[in-house]
Amino acid sequence: MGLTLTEKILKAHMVDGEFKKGSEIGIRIDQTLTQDATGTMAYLEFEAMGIPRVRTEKSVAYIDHNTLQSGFENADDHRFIGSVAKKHGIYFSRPGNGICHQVHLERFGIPGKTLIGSDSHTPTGGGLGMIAIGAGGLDVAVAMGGGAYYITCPKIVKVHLTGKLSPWVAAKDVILEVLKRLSVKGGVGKVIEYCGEGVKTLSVPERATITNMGAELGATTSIFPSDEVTLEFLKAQKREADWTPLSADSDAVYDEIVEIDLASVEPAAACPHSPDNVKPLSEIGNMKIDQVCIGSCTNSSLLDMLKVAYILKGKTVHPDVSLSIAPGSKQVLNMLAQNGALGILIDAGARILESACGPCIGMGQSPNSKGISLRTFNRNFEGRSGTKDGQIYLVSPEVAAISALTGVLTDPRTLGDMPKFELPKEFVINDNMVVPPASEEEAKSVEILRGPNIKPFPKTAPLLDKIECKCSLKVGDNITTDHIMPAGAKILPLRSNIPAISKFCFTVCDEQFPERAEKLGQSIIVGGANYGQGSSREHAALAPLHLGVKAVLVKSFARIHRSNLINAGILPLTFANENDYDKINEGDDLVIENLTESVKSGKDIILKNKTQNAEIVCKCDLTDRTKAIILAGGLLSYTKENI
Ligand code: MIC
Ligand code: SF4
Repeated sequence: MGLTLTEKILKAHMVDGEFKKGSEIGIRIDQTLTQDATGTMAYLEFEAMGIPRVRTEKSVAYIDHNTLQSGFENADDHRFIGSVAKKHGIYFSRPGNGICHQVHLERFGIPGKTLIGSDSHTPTGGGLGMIAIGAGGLDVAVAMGGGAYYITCPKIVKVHLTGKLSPWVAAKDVILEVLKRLSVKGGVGKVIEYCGEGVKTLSVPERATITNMGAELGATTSIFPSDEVTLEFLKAQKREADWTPLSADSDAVYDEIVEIDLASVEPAAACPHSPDNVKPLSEIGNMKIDQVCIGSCTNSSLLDMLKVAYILKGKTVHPDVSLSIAPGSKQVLNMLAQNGALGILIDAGARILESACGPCIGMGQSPNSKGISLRTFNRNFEGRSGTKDGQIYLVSPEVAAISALTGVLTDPRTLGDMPKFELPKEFVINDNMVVPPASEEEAKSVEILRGPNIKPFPKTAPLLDKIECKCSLKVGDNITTDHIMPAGAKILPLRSNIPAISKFCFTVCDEQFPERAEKLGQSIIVGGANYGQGSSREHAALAPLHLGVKAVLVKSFARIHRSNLINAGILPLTFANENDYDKINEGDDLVIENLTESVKSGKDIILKNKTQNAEIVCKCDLTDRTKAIILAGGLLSYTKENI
């Protein structure tokens, strides 16, 4: 029986476990990446492990999220990360060099390698044929120290692509189609592998758009083969030596098959407030818009920008629309400047932003009240833009650009013939904003620069045998990490300060939560299905930890958030019977006894609701490794014990 591409790479990297669907496997990690909003914590954790030098083939620290410096905090964090990188053997991509995923694709990703990153959109690397996975900062810290990364051995979905995209229909429309079919929960526990004749028609940046937004399916990752198109891209980046051809065997067996004829894909938009709320433009109609934002790790490649420039050439942005454009990397921005496209964008009235995440993470460009904003990004969760009642639609750069001119949502196919857009034979290469680490000898004298906003990792304690506390919060389905630990320009500077950031925990859902939880001292949170979807931010576990949350009981979890809870030593429980969700309300008095024994034996855990006089059976599916982590009070304590 042949192998899928995913199986080939995973098997070649296995260091622990048995390759059996659904069981836990440990894989060796070749490369890591961090960004600044999660990086400070990851490096504090790495320091706490006491390992002097990273043990990966390549680790890169990027500064791209917290680039709005409205106080000392972000700049201090950048300096801290820069100094840690220098000392511990990590490459440092300075602010201005671009968005981590775009730069990593251009300059560092290698087909067939494994990459984990403290950002949920790390699967962008799948566009180059990598197994690239988003993870919590602590998992990345462990991988930097040479430790394995653990995942559930995934089911593998084949997305069989045939045909060719019609003019003005984009890779973004393909991933929107996949999201429409599979939903934001549809990829949990799965790797999405793209195959078929249609693959050849997509360039590496287009493939990367698709694997990037595969994160919104809840998938472990997504991957494309490494073929001639990959070679062309790497050649143009002067990295052909990094190329290896990779594909699935023709008789590989998949768990699920999705067929997509690229020729039948239509321009679409993900409507508020979920990336899977996808409708064809024809169904939404000529909606009047207020804002257009082009950029983010999903759609900020040179090819995307060249298409936008072609559409905007010689025209002016509609008077009722604000258009912002953030090219994804210094390489992209530089090439736009050199070939004149930047002048076209400026001429048309675009507000050019630095190469960074910017509006995607609510760092500026929040829309007006009830404003309708078309964005080429990957997430449109409520409030994420910084405007609570903002209406965010996720679209391709083509849709964004033409609509910016007309002032209404517009189908780009009305542009008529499309010229051939091709990647350059050679990209402009200048890695002068990537600082290499100091040599082992020099590293000894490198001083770590710590600002006053950088507070240590919160204290953890071994698992309690009895939890007796109240339910401090009850929430519904599809709670995102943007609900649990909101981002935005005001809160992001506190990412290195857990006590301070905790004051904003869950405030999107309930303003009083942080104060209430802190007063209670200990508590349990109750939620619905797909709890914790979205970001890899471990702050969504560390803030509840700081506020005394001992367990989270839900219908189901999103993958990265569940791992982050375990890593923080918070018990992740699920209802054995989902209807029991109705048997708990906020404020109820709850008791769980004999926890140590139940966790060790893997038996069901009984939660008594004293207020409602009910017994609720809870599941806590843990492997031997995750049991040990929970018992130790989190991954940091566990790693220290096991080093
Ligand atoms: C996001 O897109 O939500 C982020 C901001 O990039 C996060 C990381 C973070 O919260 O710092 C992610 O995707 O993991
Ligand atoms: Fe940055 Fe947005 Fe990409 Fe997250 S999704 S890495 S915030 S550009």
